[in-house]
Amino acid sequence: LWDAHKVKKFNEPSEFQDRFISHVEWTLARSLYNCDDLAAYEATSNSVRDNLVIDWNLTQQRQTARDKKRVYYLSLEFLMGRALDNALINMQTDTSSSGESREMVKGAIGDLGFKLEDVLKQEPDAALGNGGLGRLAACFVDSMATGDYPAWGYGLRYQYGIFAQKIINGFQVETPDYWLNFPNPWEIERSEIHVPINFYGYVDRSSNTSTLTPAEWLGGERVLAVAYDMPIPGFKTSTVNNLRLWSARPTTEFDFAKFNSGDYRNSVEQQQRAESITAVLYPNDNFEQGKELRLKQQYFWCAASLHDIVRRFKKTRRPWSEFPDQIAIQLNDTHPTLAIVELQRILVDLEKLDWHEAWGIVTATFAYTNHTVMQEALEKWPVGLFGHLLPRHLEIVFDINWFFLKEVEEKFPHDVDLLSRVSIIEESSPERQVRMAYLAVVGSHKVNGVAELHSDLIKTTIFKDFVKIYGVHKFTNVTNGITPRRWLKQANPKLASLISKTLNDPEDKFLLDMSKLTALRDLAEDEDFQEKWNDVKQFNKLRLADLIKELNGGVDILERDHIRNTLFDIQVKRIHEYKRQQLNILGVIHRYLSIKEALASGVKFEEVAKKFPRKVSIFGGKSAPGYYMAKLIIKLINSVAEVVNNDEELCDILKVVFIPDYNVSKAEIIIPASDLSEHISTAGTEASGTSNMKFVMNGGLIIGTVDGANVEITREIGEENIFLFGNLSENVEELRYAHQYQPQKLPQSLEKVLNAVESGAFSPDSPSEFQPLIDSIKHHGDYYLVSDDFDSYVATHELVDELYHKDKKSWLKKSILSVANVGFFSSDRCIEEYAGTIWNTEPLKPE
Ligand code: 26W
Repeated sequence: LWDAHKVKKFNEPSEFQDRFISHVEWTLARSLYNCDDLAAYEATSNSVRDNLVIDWNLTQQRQTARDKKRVYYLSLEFLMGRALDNALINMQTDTSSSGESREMVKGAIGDLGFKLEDVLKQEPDAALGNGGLGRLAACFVDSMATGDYPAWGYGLRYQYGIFAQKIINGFQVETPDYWLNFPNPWEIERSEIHVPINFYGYVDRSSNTSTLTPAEWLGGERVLAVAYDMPIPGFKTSTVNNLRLWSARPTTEFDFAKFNSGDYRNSVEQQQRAESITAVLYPNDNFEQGKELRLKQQYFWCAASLHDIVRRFKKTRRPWSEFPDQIAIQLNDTHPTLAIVELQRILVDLEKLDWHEAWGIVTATFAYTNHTVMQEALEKWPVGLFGHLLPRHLEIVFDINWFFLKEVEEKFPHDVDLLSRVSIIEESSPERQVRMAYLAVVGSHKVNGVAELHSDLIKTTIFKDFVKIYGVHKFTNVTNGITPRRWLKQANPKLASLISKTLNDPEDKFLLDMSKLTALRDLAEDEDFQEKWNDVKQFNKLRLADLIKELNGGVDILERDHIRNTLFDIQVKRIHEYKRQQLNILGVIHRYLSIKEALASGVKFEEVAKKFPRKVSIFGGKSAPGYYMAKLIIKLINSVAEVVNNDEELCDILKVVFIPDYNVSKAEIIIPASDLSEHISTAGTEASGTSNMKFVMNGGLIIGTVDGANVEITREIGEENIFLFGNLSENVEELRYAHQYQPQKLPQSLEKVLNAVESGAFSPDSPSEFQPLIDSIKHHGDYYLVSDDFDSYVATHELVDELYHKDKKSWLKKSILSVANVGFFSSDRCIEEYAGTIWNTEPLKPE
C-alpha cells in the first residue's frame, strides 16, 4: 500500500492552527484579521477534510487491493445534516483517537479567537431528504464506516434540498433551500468521473426480432453525470468511506444536425435543460406523484451508479458469474428499482450474456428494503411514459414479467386471478402501469421490512401472493436503528459525558458497544444519579427554550423559572394524517377546554393547576407542498397556539409551540429536551419510525400506539416504561369498515372539542376554516381512526401528568432504564444484520 509519507495529518493544536491559517490565506484568500465565523467554518472544515482525505485514500486503496465483497447502498435521499461536528467526533489523528480531536480543535481555534459552537452553526444542513428514509440512509453510512464495511452510498446531488419552511399567518410557506451558496468543503468534485446517460430515442434490433437478444438503444437525449464525493468517517477507526452523489451536466457533444438546420439556440437551450435533472429534491414523503422528471432522476442516478459499479468490477478481470460474490446492492425503497433493469440491459445488450445467466446474476446482487405499506406511496409508472423515456428498459420489464408469470403459471396452473394480481404490469385504466414494488421483489433475492410488525404486515398485505410464490424465506426483517454518535454524543454532549463518567469509559466505547449502557440499570433508583440525570435534562430544556425564543423573534414563550416543572411534550416529524398530529392538537384543545371549564365553574386556580400541571406542547414538521389536509393541520396548531398562549387566565400552565423549519440540526436541539414525545400513528401505518429511538436514547419517555418500532422499543425497555394506547393494527380494518356503514359515533369528549373548533373558537374570523378536518373525522369515515383512539389517548395523558408531577422519582427511573436498554437500536446492530443475513459481507479492518 501507498504510504502517506509526505502528506501528513495535523495531530496537535499548533499543527491544526498552521493548517487553519493556510486555508484562510490560500483557500479562502483572506487574512486572519479579516476572518469571520463563516470563514473560520470554511477553514476548519477544509483542515479537517485534509485529514479525512488521507484516510479516505488509504481506505479506497485497501478496498481495491484486498478485493473483498463491497456493498452499494442506493438511496435517492441522504438527509445528512451538518458534517463538521460529526467529523470532529469521528475523526482520528495519528496521535489522538475519536472524540479527543474535537476537544483539540476546539482549544486550537479558541486560541485563535473563535468559539467552536458559533463556528459549527455556520454550516448549512445538507438536507437532501424528506424524512425517515433519508435520515436512515445517513445513519447507515455512518455505521457502515464505523463497522469497517467496504461500502459506498450512491445518491443525487440536488442543488435544492428539502424546502425551507416559513410560517406566515399560521400557514406553511415553502422557500427554496439553495444550500450551495458558499463553497462546500465536504464535497470533492470528480470532473474526470463523468458518465453519459441517455433518454428517449428508439430500439434498433436490425435482424433480430426477439426482445431477449441484444438490442441497440439509439438516438434521444444525452446528459452527463458528474461525480461528487463526500468522505464518511467511521468512529474509532481510520476507515473513511465514500458517498458518491451525481450531478447532471450538459454534454460537450456538438449537435451537428441541429446546427446545420440553423437551430443553434434551441440546441443550447436543450443542453441547459440537462441541469434541471438534479436541480431539486421532490418534497413528497409517502406520496407518489408520477412525474416524468422524477423518473428521469431515478434513471439518471441508477444508470450512473451502475456504470460506475460495473467499471470497478471489470477492472478486477473476474468472470461475470462472480459479480454477486463481489457486489451487493441494497435498494432503499423502490426508488432505485430501475437499477435492476439497467443491470440486466448492461449484461444482455452490452456484455452479450445469455438472458437467464444475466438474470441469475441480477437477482443474486440486489436486495430491496420496503418502507411503507400505504397504497398512495407505492410507485407505479404509466407504461406510455416509461416507454417514451426508456424504450429498451420497457421491453426488458415486459420480458422479466413474461418469465416471472411463466414461473407462476407452472407453480399454480390456471390461477388467472393470481397472475393478474402479481403481474408487474397492472392492467389499469386509462393506462397500464409498471408496479415498481413488484419489480423490486421479483428482481431481488431478499426483501426486508424495517420493524417486526411492518415486516409481518408486508407478508400478509402487499406481498402476500409473493410469499406464496417464493416462500417465506425471501422476506425478512431488519429493525431500523440510529447512530449514537450523532444522536447521543453530538446532540446531547452533557448526557454522553455523564454516561462516560458513570461507566468509567473516558474513551466513549459505549458508543460502539451500546450493551455497556445496561450498567446504568443499577443506578436507576440512585437519588444522586437521578439528580445529575435530571440536571442534564434541565440544561437541554433551557437550550431548547433559547432556540424557541430565537425563532420567535427574541420573545420568550416559556418562562425560565418554571421550566424545571414544565413537561415538554414533543411531536416532530413530517406532517401527515397517518402520523396524526391532528389527534395531538385535538388532545391539546381538550385540555384547554377542560381548564377553562373548571375555572369558569369556580374551581380555584391552584386546584386546576394541580389537575392540569404545567405543560408545553411542541410541534414541528413539514407538509408536502401539495398536501392540503396536512397544511390545514399546521394552521390549526398555530391557531390554537395563538389562542392558548394569549389566554391570561391560564397563567402559563399550558403553552403550544410550532417550531418552523424542522430539520436535522434543529432535531439535535429538540430531541434531547423532551420529557415526553409522541409517536401516535394509526396502528399499522408507520413502518418503523426512527425518531422514537432517538428520543428514548436521550432519556425521553414515549406516548405511542402499538405501531412500527414502538413494539420492539416496548420489548427492550419494558412495558412499564412506555405509555401505549389505542387500537391494535389487527382491528383497524374492521373499525374502518364499521365507519362506512354507520354514521360516526364520536366520544363526547371529542364531540366537545370538534364543536369548539366548528364554532370558530380558534378562527373567529372564519369559523369554517377547519371544516375539512372535522368532516374527515365526522363525515368521511375517519380513515385514521382519531375518534376510536381519542379517549384512550386523553386518558393516557392523564397518567403521564400524574407520574411526571407526583412521582418524579419513578419518572426518572423510567428515563434512566430507557437509556440503559436502548442499545438494540444502534444502527451498528442494524448494519451487522444486513451484512450477515442479506449482503453476506464482512468488515475490512485497517491494519
Ligand atoms: C414516491 C414517494 C415516496 C417518497 C418517500 C414514497 C415513499 C417515501 C419514503 C419511503 C417515506 C419514508 O421516509 N418512509 C419512512 O421510512 C422510515 C425509515 O425506514 C420509517 O422509519 C418510517 O416509518 C417510514 O414512514
